[in-house]
Amino acid sequence: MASPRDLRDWIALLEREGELVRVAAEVDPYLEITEIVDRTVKARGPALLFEHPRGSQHPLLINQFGTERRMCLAFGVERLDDVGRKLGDVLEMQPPQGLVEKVKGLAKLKSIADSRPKSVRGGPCQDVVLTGDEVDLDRLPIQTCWPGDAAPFITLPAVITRDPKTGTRNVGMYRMQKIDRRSTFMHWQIHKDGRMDYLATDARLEVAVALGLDPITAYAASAPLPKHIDELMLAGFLRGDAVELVKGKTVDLEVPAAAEIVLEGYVESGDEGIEGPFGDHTGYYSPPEPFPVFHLTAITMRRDAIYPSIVVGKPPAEDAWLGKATERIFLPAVRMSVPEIVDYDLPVAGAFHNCAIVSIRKTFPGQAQKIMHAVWGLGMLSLTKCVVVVDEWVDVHDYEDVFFRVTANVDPKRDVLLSEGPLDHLDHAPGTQFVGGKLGIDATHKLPEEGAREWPPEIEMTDEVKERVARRWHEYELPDLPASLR
Ligand SMILES: Cc1cc2nc3c(=O)[nH]c(=O)nc-3n(C[C@H](O)[C@H](O)[C@H](O)COP(=O)(O)O)c2cc1C
Ligand SMILES: [Mn+2]
Repeated sequence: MASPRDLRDWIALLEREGELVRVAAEVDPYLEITEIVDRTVKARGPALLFEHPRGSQHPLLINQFGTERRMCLAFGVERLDDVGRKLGDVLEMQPPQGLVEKVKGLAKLKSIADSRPKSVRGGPCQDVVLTGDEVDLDRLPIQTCWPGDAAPFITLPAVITRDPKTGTRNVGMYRMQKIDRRSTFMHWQIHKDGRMDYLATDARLEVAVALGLDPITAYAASAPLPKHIDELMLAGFLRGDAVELVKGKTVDLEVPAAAEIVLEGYVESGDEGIEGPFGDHTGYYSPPEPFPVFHLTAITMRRDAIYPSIVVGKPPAEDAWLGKATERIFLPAVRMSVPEIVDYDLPVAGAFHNCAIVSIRKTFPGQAQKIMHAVWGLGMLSLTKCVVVVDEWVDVHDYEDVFFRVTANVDPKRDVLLSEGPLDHLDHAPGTQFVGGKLGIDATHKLPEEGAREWPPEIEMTDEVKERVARRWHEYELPDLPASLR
């Protein structure tokens, strides 16, 4: 199945699949939309297209990512692991043996070559071009999400910059607090690539912000890629079709031709103001802090442009599924670096960076500690506050089973590792922002070299009896069991 070309194609797909509801009633982007969306997300309800947000001519799309099914629809897969496998196939490429393998290898290489964004002459994102006095953010239905928020925030942007030294493009999703008709803050946190581009300039850094993209390109803006890799390349690879770009009207940056809305402008070194508070994905308000000011020089858009938004807050919120997509898509890359990792889970309730559960194929003493240090040294996973390591036969997504291992297999004196290191920008718990304690819990079986007594066998029924009971279940005249227990 071809992935959606643009936001409208995606909306049409959601509608065909019964995954989108249009709301004709006038609804207020000030708090009211949040409350509707929060209830809808928590009920695993549909994407919502608010056709008449109060005070704006532009419809507002929200909850497009709010369930696993919609996430799979976006990627055109049955399960999110299928997306990971596609990336893993390329990462695991070996020198081909024989002709068939060679042809397959070439197809894979071609899929990478075709992923590079493509420049085109024009695109619908510039059907309407507003410059000078016409640049006015009041046109857009920007949400004030929570009662304590400092102002309205643009919450689902793809922020495009270029490294002033290397010229490499970066695309990141960073919320933007509206300051006035023509400026916002740019909330790029200290570990993020957009921030690096900003710090690398001693003058003006041009910025373009794409709003309203096909779901894969929008997802890619949130993906934790190494700095030197262009997120639009990942988008092209995952879409199976290059992202088309047009030159900005007032900036020397290229922007996705199919975007609904593009904000063009710049930030300047040292030009900062106090951003926040904002009701964040941690479930708390992030406090006011200095961030750079983004000055708009143009707004370009499609005719009847649709404005995309997302509400974060106490988990689970819509961003849970963007995070789960990253967890699944990056598993093969994690395993490339640390091959004994079997699987991992970043619980939504742990806001992703607060906890990682990792299962490993354990073959030597001290290996769980090796894994903890590996996680604390790996890309954005390095911000993980708590790492729980379990054996390969434990399902990391089954929190009941994980809890059983953590309580049963752990001698707190021997198996708990307290360390320290960098923490997420938004973590309010540590006494000092950005750094603090790390907790590692080794819930694997212990080896004699690790100071354990003989490890007892786990209780398991014989296969013969299991099969007999499954076969005879109806004879016992007991109620049917859920599929997982049959
Ligand atoms: C809905 C949503 C909002 C986000 N808001 C921010 C933000 O305000 N600031 C930030 O630094 N990261 C934010 N992130 C996380 C970044 O998008 C993510 O770390 C991404 O990898 C950044 O791109 P980069 O690695 O190129 O810097 C947000 C993610 C999502 C899904
Ligand atoms: Mn990046």
